[in-house]
This record gives sequence, C-alpha cells and structure tokens, in this order.
Amino acid sequence: MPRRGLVTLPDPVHPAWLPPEAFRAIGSRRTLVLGDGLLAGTVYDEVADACARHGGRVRRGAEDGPHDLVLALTTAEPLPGVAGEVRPGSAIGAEGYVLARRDGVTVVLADEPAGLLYGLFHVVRLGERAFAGERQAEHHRPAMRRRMLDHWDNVDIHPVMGQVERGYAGGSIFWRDGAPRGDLARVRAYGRLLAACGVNAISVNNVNVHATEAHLLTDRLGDVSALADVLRPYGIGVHLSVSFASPVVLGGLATADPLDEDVRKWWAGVTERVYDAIPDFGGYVVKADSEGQPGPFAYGRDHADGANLLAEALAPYGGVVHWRAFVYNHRQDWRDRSTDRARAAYDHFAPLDGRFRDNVILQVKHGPVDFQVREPVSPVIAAMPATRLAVELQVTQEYTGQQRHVCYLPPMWREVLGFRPWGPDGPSRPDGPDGPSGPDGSGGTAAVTVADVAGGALGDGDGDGDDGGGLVGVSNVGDDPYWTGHPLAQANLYAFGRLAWAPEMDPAAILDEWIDLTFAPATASGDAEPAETAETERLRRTLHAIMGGSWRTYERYTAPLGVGFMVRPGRHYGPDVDGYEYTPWGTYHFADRDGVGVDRTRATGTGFTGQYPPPWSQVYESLDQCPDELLLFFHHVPYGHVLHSGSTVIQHIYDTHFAGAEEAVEARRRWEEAAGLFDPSLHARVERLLDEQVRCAEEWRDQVNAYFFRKSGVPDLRGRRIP
Ligand code: BDP
Repeated sequence: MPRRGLVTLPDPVHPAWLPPEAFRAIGSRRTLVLGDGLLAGTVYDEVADACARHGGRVRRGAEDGPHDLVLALTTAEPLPGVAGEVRPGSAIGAEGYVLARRDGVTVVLADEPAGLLYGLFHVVRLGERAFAGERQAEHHRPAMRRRMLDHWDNVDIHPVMGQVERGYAGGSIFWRDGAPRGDLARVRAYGRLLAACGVNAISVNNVNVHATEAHLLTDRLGDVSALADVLRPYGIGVHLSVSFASPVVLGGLATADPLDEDVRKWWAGVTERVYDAIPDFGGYVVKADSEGQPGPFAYGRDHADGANLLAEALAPYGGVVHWRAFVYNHRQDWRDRSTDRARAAYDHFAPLDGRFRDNVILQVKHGPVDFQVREPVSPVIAAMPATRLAVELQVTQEYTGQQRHVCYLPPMWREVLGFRPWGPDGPSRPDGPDGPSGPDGSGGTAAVTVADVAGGALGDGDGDGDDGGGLVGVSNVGDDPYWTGHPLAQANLYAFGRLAWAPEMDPAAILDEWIDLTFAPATASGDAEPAETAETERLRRTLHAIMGGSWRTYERYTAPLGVGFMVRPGRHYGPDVDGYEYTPWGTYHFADRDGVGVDRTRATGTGFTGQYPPPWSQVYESLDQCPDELLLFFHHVPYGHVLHSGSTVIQHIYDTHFAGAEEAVEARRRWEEAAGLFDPSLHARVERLLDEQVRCAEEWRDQVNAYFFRKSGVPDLRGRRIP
C-alpha cells in the first residue's frame, strides 16, 4: 500500500493540499469549461492538466457533449441545458458560484471567472462525491470579500529578525539575499494553494519596512509586478507594505507630513506609477508610530490624517490602505501600574471613528495585546461602527510554538470569529441577500459576530463590497520543502482561508478537508480499496487526536489563565516567567507571594474593562462572572481564589501544566504508533518536532510550576514533583 504523504516535486517542494491525486475524480471525466477571462483560462488549464494525468477530456467553448462536469460563466451563450436551469433568479455575486448536479451532470455556474475558480476547487474537495447522485443547487459565496495573508518577509536578511520576521519555515518564497528569488514556479504553486482555500490577496513584504524594502514602491516596483503577474491567474491581488516616511526616504522631500501639499502630490504620483505597472494592485499596508516605525505623530497629526493621505492616493484606482491598529508605546515604565498596553489600540483609534475614508481598512489584531494563546477579543472591534475593520490573526506561530509545536489554531479563531461583541442580545445582522447562505453559511438573524463585522454587516449594505475589511492572517509560509516548517502547520494556513470564506465552519470539519486533500486523496475520490479505507480512518483518527485539541494543550502548559507572555524575550520561544516582567514592553503578570494577574478593572485597575460595551464590560469587570480562561488577563487574584471549575488558581496552574505536558507525550506516542501510515521523511520530520515539543512542554511545566510554588509556598494537592 502506498504510504500517504505529500508527493515530492522536484525542487524539492511538497505540493501540500493539492497533490495530483486530488484531481483524480475530475481528471477522469468529461468536462466543459465555458467562459472567457484569465481565471476561466486557469480553470481550463487545471482541468486539462488533471485530464492529461487521469485520462479524462476537457473542452472549452464548444458543447460537443455529453459532459460529466460543466463549469460555466452565466454570460456564456448559449448556456447548456442543465446549466441554464440551475441559474438562480438573483445575482450569484463576484466570487460566488452555484453548484448543482442533475441528470448525471455536475454544474458549476458563476457570474465572474473568480467564482468558476472557487467552484472548481469545491469540486476538487468533493472528489467522487461531486459525481454521485443528485445535488440541489447550492449558492456559495464568501462571507468576506477580503481574505488576505500578510508576509512579514524582508528582501534583505535583517540582522536581528532574519529574512522572514517571526518566520519558522525557512527563507522567504519571494526574496533571497536582497533580490527576488526568481523561482516563480514556486510562487505560482503557492498562489494555487491559496486559491484552493479561498485566499485572494497577499502583501509581499514586512510591515516593518526596512531600507531595501522601502524601494519596492518605486525603483524596485518591477519585482512586485513580476509577483503580481504570477499570482493573478489564481485571483490573488498583490499589496505592498510601505513606509510612512517614503516621501522623505525615497522622494527626498523634507517632510512626510500628511497635510503637506507636496507630500500628497508625491503619493499621488508614486501611486499612479504603481497602477501603471500593476493595474489590479491591491493597495498599501501600513504600520505607523509603533515599535519604531515612522508615522503621522512626528508631524502632530493623527492616524486618520495619515491613513487618509494614502487612501486619497489609492482611491482613483480602487485600491485600499490597510492601516494597522497595532499601535502602542513600547517604552512603557513597568513601575507604573496605571499604564496598560491592552488599552492602546482603543485609546488611539476609537476617537477617530468616522474620520477614515471609505478605502481605509483599519486592521485590528484579534486581541488587545499581541497574539497570545488566549486573549479576549479586542474592544476596538465594537468601538468603530463607522470604520471598515479587518481582523488580523497570526497564522505564523510566534507565540504558539513557532511551528515546532503542533498547535492547530482554528478552534481559537473560531471562538474569535463567533464572538458577539455586543453580547447575545446585541444588534442582529441583516439577513439580506449578502448574508451567507447554503451549506457554508448559516444565514439567519442572530446577533452580530466578529466575523460579521469583518464581513461588513455594519456597513451601509449597498452591496458595493466596500463595507467589511475582511480577515487578514500573518503568513506561516517560507521556502521550506513543507512550506510551513512543521508539516502539520499547513493545516493552519488552509484553515485560515476556509474560515475567511466561511467563518461558521467547524474546525474539525476543516481538519478533515485538509487531511483528505493532503494525505488521503484515495478516500476523497471514493474509489479506495476497503483495506485502504481502514488505514485512512486510522490516519484520520491519528491526526485528529494529535491536532484537534492541540491549541488547548499548548495553552495548558504555557502562561496560565489568559495572563500571557512568560516567554523568552526577543525570540518568544520557550518559558521565561519573568522574562518581560521588568521591561518596557508592557506585558506583565504581576505575580508576588500573594497572587497573580493584571487588574484591568475600572474599580481598582487600569480601566480597560470599560472599553467594552455591555454585557462584556460588566462580565469582565466582575470577578464572579469573568470566564476562568481570562481571569488573570482582567484580575489580580490570590493564589487561593476559587475558579468556576472549583479548583484554586494555584492548583489549576499545577494541574494544567502537568496535563498539558502529558498531552504532548501522548501526541508523540500516537504519532510513533502511526509510522506506517505516512511518507517516511514526513513522519521523521514530525517525530523530531514532537520530541522538541515534549522537551519544551516539560520545560514550561517545570518552570511555571516551580515559579508559582516558590512564590506562593502552596504545595500541589496531589503531591507531584515540582522542581
Ligand atoms: C509582534 C511581533 C513583531 C511584529 C509585530 C507587529 O513580535 O515582530 O512586528 O507583532 O505585528 O507580535 O507589527
């Protein structure tokens, strides 16, 4: 029996979730592709390639049937019979498609070529199931129009951050040693992977814009344009991180003041040249006045002035500026307990609501601090109803094990996206024609969620697509043969795209999709031998056991109860309980002999809880109501404080740290047991990483437990060994 794994391409690059076998069901059939345009051409090429491998045939533009699969644009004339019949009364929408099966023909119908492409990948996911029985017409469309990955890639190797800032998968797939890599085949393969999970935009350089990278906007624009050319056939738009100081550092002006007329002209001229080179350019990403990046504060202006300057330059071309809300003072005085980094984004931005131009997207990290394993949802998300918001997730595992630990993040993302910023009785989302429907969405009028805000539910609903800011993920991809370093971290990338398309999806179902596409195409195509099916079941069970609960496992052995950090400063890998405690970074736990946690209440603390609307302002303010998992984020409590779970804080720390480390050992055992199921080199790579995860989890357990035992003097009720 062939071992399941990522088939090796020359290079060596593993094709991740689209191995050729994933196209067997389509490639062995008769397909008709109808429609013009670049992306319709991609669809045709994909099917033709699959047919060349698997013996089917594909026609374009001429209906000399019969066909098993018709992929057609609604504009095609004439539409073949079945395709015409499944055409809905209303518009299908820019990236949407209708999928149906009647009289032995599977039909994908789309208004625009992008919809055809997404429909094709839907058929790929279904495999043989796409060609069985009848299928009522299902209308699919993305919950978010903008589904974007930000690469924190430097063109040059940065002396401290390396090539990819917070990258754990090797070098950049775009840049090497100060120049484009030139390996555009790999970039193309990447675009294909992204399209297959629904991503439609990327930014190609770090938000911390260093000297070389700044030039991508001007004299090195050709490098960006080359990437755009390769990604365009997969419907992926290219964005660029730019320095707010560009008029000075690139343009030789004396100022970058957003209200200066020459500065405005400079941005207008530069942006015009960008669109000459890349007509479908997406726009700019900006990190300003944060962690040393230049911004409007230097000129006494605010973030609305800064963002609107760039938005004005982009507006004539339909471009957007992603202005990041990750703005805080990284030179905090740790002795001053009234300052609170968690407050910063809201304090800076909430007062500016309503002042941003339509094509400004305020990009907000999902939590108020910085991508910790557990944070509350950022209060900014409820505070700016008149601003387009994008929610930013970190797919790269900076604080969640750096792609050495298995940490399947969708359960966390699902909680974030499903969170109701105004509570369960908050405003309802409009159940209009733009709401999600069909199997990918729930429809209905339930209270607005974070996903709804990012999808534009609070906008004017005029359907012009300019309401929501969408979902943005910090990419976890590099030039590693497995793309993401840890082969199992690919699932996070895949799931990011799927959740941006359909935020209601169950993380376990996404994991199944990824497993089927990546490891078990035989099952996906349904023509597996029975023995193989049993093996596939084992493989699936193994991966669910190791990955499904891995986010909570990681949470158990690291910083407890939402308090965050406790990582080694700088690299952010491994434990160092007091590593940041007496530093200017604003990330403290305040443990002393009596207790631990950050008092962020209005009554006695930093007042951060007051940034939430009801009911959350009260829930988080109240020691009784605050959820256990966020207790130390919001409150400073004695070690003997009893949680809702019935355990004390100190006993909870001991118990979860023992349990988390044991779960890591158990994951390694499951993986060892499954050796025969996977490609040997993939198996060996994951095994080595699990060894490291077990080692590191035990280090976390011992340091955290010893630290709190020594601080509190309270022994473990179960008498386990604490160093
Ligand atoms: C932090 C990272 C830092 C990034 C920053 C950001 O440690 O490298 O530059 O986020 O989001 O988490 O800009």
